[in-house]
Amino acid sequence: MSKTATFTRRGIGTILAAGLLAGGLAGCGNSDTGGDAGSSGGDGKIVLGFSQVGAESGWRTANTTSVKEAATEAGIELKFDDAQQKQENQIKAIRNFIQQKVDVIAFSPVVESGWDTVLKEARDADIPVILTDRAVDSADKTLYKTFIGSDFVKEGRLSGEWLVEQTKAATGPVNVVELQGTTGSAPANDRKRGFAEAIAANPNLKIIASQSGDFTRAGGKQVMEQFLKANPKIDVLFAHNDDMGLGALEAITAAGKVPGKDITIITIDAVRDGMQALADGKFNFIAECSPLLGPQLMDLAKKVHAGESVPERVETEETTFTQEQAKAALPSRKY
Ligand code: GYE
Repeated sequence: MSKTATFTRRGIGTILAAGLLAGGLAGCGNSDTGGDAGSSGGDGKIVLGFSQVGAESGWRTANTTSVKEAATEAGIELKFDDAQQKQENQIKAIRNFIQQKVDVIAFSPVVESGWDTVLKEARDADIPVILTDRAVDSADKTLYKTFIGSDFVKEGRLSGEWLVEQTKAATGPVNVVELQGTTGSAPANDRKRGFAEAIAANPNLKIIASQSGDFTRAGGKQVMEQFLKANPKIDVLFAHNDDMGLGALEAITAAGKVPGKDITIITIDAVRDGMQALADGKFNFIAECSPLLGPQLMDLAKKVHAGESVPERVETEETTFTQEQAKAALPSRKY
């Protein structure tokens, strides 16, 4: 590989926030709350309809567990629906929740656009809506009460800034390939933007290919295979989540290259398998995205149900990890 591909291993120690979400570790009860239709709050419990994106990644699985456990802990009756990464399924689920007259609706919108009609239906039915994890691009902010989730632009920017620091001594072009998340989703749009803005600081850094791997391992592997076939010199992979990065590892190894050395790998999420790859030297940097939104979501659900005012935006606290930091953090990693 060219000299430009060999970056220093020195971490920049970008710990931006010291802890995990304060309430994030709460809720160790059983999580047998999903799915069933039933009485709508007959026993006085708040009924929360939650439409989940799917089960596309380790992040999503941890997020689902967090929501289910936190509902049990908070004494909230959860109606849980898995949309299998399809917007039409989410719209159907939200309409079902409206019909069942749930007290609060929360959902993690698979893509940003196309929600106004169904959100108006919820508003007309007087059911407050909470966005979790991903945003919508509706101009009318009265369509939902609050949005809890990460700053995805920042995650992309932190990833890009780390790369700029690592490559500041590079004298020639550094070729970057990008595995994007689900097309049209907030995290894919925002992480792409934040990363591109940050790497503009070093004109040697060039994104030579960028395509969606749909946030899945299979997608990451398949698209990385294509990237490797089409581009003889790839120095860096930026994957919008750990799972696509993990899928790409297989493609990189099969192509006879050493991940983490021949190709520097940056991902986002910091789920256990991603952290393991980082500690093992196969990944080089991860910007964390916390899936532990459950406890805060339940607090917000109680508040909006009680008619209390809530902040328009609740941002999740996050950090970043180098290889050394991943080794230190792994033993106590909860997901
Ligand atoms: O990064 C990815 C998941 O919306 C933040 O969705 C979430 C993203 C997460 O599939 O792994």
